[in-house]
Amino acid sequence: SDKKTAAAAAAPVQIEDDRTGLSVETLKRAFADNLFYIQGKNADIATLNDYYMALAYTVRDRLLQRWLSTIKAQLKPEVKVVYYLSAEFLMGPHLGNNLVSLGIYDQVRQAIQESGLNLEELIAQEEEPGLGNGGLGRLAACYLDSLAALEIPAVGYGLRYEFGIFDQEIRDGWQVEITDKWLRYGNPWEIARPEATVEVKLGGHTEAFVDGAGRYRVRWIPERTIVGVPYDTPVLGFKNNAANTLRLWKAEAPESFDFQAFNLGDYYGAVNAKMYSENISKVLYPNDEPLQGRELRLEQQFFFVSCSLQDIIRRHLYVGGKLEDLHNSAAIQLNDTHPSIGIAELMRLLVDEHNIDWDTAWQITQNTFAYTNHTLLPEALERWPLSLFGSLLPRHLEIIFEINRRFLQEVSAKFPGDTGRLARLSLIQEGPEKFVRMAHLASAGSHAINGVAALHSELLKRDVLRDFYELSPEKFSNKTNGVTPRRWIMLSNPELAFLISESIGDGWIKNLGELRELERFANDKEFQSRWRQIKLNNKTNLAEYIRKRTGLVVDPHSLFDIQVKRIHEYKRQHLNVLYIITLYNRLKQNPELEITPRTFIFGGKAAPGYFMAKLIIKLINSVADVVNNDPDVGGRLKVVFLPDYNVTFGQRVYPAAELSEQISTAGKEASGTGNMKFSMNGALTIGTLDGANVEIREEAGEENFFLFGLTTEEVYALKARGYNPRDYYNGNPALRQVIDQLASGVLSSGETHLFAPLVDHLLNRDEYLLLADYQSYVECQDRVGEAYRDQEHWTRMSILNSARMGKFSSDRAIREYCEDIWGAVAVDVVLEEYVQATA
Ligand code: TH1
Repeated sequence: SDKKTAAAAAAPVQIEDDRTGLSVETLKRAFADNLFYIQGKNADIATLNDYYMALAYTVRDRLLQRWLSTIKAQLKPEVKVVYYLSAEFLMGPHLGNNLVSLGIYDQVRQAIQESGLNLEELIAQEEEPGLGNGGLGRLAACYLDSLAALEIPAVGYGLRYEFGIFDQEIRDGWQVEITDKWLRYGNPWEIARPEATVEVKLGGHTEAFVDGAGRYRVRWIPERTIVGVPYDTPVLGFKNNAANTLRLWKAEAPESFDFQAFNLGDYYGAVNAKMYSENISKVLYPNDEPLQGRELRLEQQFFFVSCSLQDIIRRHLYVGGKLEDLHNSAAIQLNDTHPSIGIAELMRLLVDEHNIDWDTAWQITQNTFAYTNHTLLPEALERWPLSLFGSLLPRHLEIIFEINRRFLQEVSAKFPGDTGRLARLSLIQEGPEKFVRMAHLASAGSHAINGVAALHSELLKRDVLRDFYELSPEKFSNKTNGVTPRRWIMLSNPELAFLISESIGDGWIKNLGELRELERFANDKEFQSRWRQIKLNNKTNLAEYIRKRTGLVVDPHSLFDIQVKRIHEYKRQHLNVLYIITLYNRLKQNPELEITPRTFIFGGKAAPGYFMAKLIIKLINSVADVVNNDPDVGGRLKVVFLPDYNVTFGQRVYPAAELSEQISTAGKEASGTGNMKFSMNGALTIGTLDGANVEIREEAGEENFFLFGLTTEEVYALKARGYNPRDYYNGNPALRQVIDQLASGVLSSGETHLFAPLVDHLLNRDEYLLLADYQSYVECQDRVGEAYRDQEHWTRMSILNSARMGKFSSDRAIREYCEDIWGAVAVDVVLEEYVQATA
């Protein structure tokens, strides 16, 4: 009988069991079971959140098999893995997305309905992990989705912030920040892997010594050690068997060390040291682009990068690889310079810890790393004061000096006597205070450098990285950003997805280029009216949401004109406001004026320390107060600021938009990705020739895009000649009226000083050329209003916009990275049957 039990235990368990079965009956049973055994609740006392958790665990069970099978398929020496290093991953809620990827949305909806509940309500319970600021973090999330969809072995490495991006509330028109306690009720999507913990050193000093083989070596005597504990979240591929991993590091104290070594009896001191260690992964820095050069930020960056590199090396050695071949099994992508300390850290690991000679180590490093630049804004370029850097990472500073010495030697050989060039290229910025230039470290230590849209990549070569381009032009390429159609069409706009699939089949979900086939419906009256009806439904839903969140009633039949993105002067939300005031003035002057009714919707967070951005939020809300309540306007214009813009809210917004505001000063927005989400969902764009707008217009056709404003060249030329915003103010009565109103207090209940800093900035500096672009923007907006009156034509343009956005799938972007930069290929995953473990 012993034999029999052993045989039974080893035999595969036959599905459909409660943890893998996909039938409605099984799903219902599993859901009830999880409510009882995991949440410890029954229907009498269960909260909505308990139900959400029970469902989340039901779904999680169903993805584990894919995840483990994927790990098995990928854990082989010949497999090349992409490691995407990013300080931010803005994943958005997992539940709905996992249902889409598993292809079980409909079964689960039914199972939940038959359980007396509503799936959409449960999905809405999920607290989104806001581990990013905006486009950069969301791009990382879209790329993980595409990597899994394409079955490319990949790991996303980052930080498991205890507090993500703050929640935004609006009080009296001002932004108020609330701590984001996203882990409050637990996170069913992550699994801790304490057995894979790694140690990270900080501070202290270095010592030279001669090793047993007579080699000169250096050792780092750190002042403190932190422990990194990985938390893994599976990332499913769309309807395939692949599930990659997002591995986020939590900082902890190595308790035994603190207690025994030097805190004998000092209990409070030891606890204090523990809190100090855990600080590192406490909170996401809430600045989108301008950086805060804080020590804790550098600690965060080094911490997650060191953990990740040690993990990568461990895996490589585990499958039997040699470190000399690391680049054959690992492609490490730096998502901006935030993880670029990895270049010095890999050199240290190879040279100091694995005893590899410098030249070989440098070859490995350069062949392994690649760097994506996401911004040209000078205030966003990371540089660390030498003093701060050296006290936290003394060994890395030495390594950077040595990299720099050799690097500048190469430069001298190629450009003899060109000392200016040496100074410009140096990894160290000289001056009264010296800095480490992280973009230079990233560029010197990578084999590939890319920008995120065609225009941006050109400007990189011409501007910020010009000397690097002249030195190594072969390193440079463009990789225009993309977004995942799974989350941004399928999940967020199900009615549109259904109409598209009904018309052209469902191949577009994996191959977005197929949307082109919609072009043949652009003039089809029946199709047009269904297209319009879906937009109207989405607008009605958004209107209901606006009413719930703000109490404002907006008309779903008005033109929904939307600007959602981080609040920043270069993104020019206040240019949009100048137009709103202009329209308002026209109506005040002539209340009978015929205008297209519009609802202006804004959403976005301001960095807590960015005064001007916060003032812009106050401005939007002040103008909203005036416009929304003036009887002369008669409800024809509405202005809404929707608080707490995030991924969840984005999913409601893009499908409901008719006009997408992409109005940054040309040359300032590296790419933008919201612009793509809008257009895919049928919004038309009003925009400048900036970032990816250029390519969106190219694809959509210029007749289906509302273009205005100065070009990048014109911006440069105007600034070179000497820009004086007052010329525009003096020469344009409508503009002058608007600016005067801002200064006069009529828009701020008589508080004349409120917007003075804004007015002052616009009139005296206007770095982002709002006044120069004002007239062109107004005329363009007027054309939009006109165009909207011809609904048939508008719908045609809308269909063509969606049909032509295939290029902006993140699948296309990831294919390009794989082919041109990573040399990574798909690995087929065979589903392993679940076999009960035997001892
Ligand atoms: C954004 C860019 O502003 C945006 O244009 C682009 O579409 C997006 O990245 C993805 O490529 C950036 N976000 C950050 C965030 C930080 C620092 C620099 C940038 S650039 C913290």
